[in-house]
Amino acid sequence: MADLPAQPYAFPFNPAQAALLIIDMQRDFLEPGGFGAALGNDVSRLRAAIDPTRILLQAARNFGLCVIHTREGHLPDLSDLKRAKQQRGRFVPRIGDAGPMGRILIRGEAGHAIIPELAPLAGETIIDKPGKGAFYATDLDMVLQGKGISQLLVCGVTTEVCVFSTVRDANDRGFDCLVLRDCTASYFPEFHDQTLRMIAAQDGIFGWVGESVDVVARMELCHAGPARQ
Ligand code: C5J
Repeated sequence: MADLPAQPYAFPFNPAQAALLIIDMQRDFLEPGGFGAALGNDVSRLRAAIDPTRILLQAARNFGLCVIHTREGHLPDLSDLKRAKQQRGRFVPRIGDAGPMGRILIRGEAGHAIIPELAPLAGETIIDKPGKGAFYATDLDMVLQGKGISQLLVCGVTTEVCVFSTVRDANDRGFDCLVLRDCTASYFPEFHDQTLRMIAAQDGIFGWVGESVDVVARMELCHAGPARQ
């Protein structure tokens, strides 16, 4: 399949070796009453990424592209929560405390769920992660190796935190990342812009930055994609 328009130059899209990686599109980050709001953020700033990601996700499903979702959160007994993460900051409610969507950032609670617009289908891989990067203390690398994946189309929130942590690590592990500008978002628009600039700078020091419309159009051009999942 032909290259996709991207910065700093065309991305050599190979769907047979690519996965759509959707990072932490959880109620705890995107809805009032969750972790993002507890930190004092305007969670409405993340909503712009929902619709483009929903359209891209549908196109990926139609095409048969590998789809992987991640969720940031902790075990109910907090045994996977580092002291530094637990104690950092002065906000309340804190991780593990009760909030309007259940205990903040705890697996199984309502706030931990992926937003309904992007809810995973049966058979799609979900990676639960205790850190910001999606490779830290997870099986993600093993899952990707097992599926023969070498390219990641990256969506999710927030651009400069979990998305960037994951892309940096993916880059070191040998994956080619295409980060979708319109499918990522931050509570701080300037951090979103600067992070994407950093990824594509120096001729793609961490990877490529593109637009979902180009990926969707390319997948729709193909009648039959690789059967995955
Ligand atoms: C944050 C994330 N921002 N998913 N998590 O704490 O970016």
